[in-house]
Amino acid sequence: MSLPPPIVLSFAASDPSGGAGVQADILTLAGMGCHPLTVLTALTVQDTTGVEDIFVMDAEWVADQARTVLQDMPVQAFKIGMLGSVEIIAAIAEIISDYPDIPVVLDPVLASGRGDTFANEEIIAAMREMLFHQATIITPNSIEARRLALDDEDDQEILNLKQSADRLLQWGCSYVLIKGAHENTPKVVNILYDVNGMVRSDSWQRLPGSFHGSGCTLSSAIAASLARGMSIADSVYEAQEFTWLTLKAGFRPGMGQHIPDRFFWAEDEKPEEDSGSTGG
Ligand code: PXL
Repeated sequence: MSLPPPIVLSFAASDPSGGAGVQADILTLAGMGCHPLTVLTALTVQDTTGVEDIFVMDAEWVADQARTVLQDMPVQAFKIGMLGSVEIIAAIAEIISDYPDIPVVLDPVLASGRGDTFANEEIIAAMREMLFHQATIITPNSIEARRLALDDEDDQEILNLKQSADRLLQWGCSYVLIKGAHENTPKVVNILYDVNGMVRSDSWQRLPGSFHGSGCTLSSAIAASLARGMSIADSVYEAQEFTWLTLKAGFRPGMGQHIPDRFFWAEDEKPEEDSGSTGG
């Protein structure tokens, strides 16, 4: 019998289209050689064109799923995606606080890439208060970063990305990776910050098409790399490269968005050497 691969526990919602959510996490973690444990926070009804409905789990069910597998197996990283309710956030916050040495990747999902809303102000406040200080890294896109950084009272303010990162770091997470796909720049520029400022910046060629599940892929890939024992900065680079290649190999199975191919490397044809990165 062989030794188990690194194990990553993902808290996420089901996306029946297989593009985002827990399905994205499973494919990514498996594609990067990890064993995925999955704790469902919600079910969605959606296809590649949009979300039709969401059923949020009872917080006790979330806690029971997690406690059961955590008592059975050692976990090397946590990944947190769509949360569903304040009660679920409280349950997850309490559980992960029992494992302070396990890195936590928090993807603060506020909406799908197509704009379907997944979080209200109460959920945002609960995430900030209960989860940010336990997160090793949070991975907002630039829109989420600005929204998460602003309180209700100062929503007239417009923050630049560095200011947004500084505010988010003040809530207690160790690192913030702000994803730049929504910014009006020729390349996609993703910047990693810690309290001392910018840690690394990576630029990636923009790919044609609109993708469903790129954020879940990236955050899971960071968790997989951390679970393998890599540093934060190296994990962030490795995960971006993996994600860019999944997008490059992406496919359009339905009438809506493209889906990343998390098993691009298992194709017969070798992927091209060019990684698409121009930053460092
Ligand atoms: O990409 C964020 C996300 C997370 N979880 C689920 C989703 C999405 C985006 O559509 O559907 C279930």
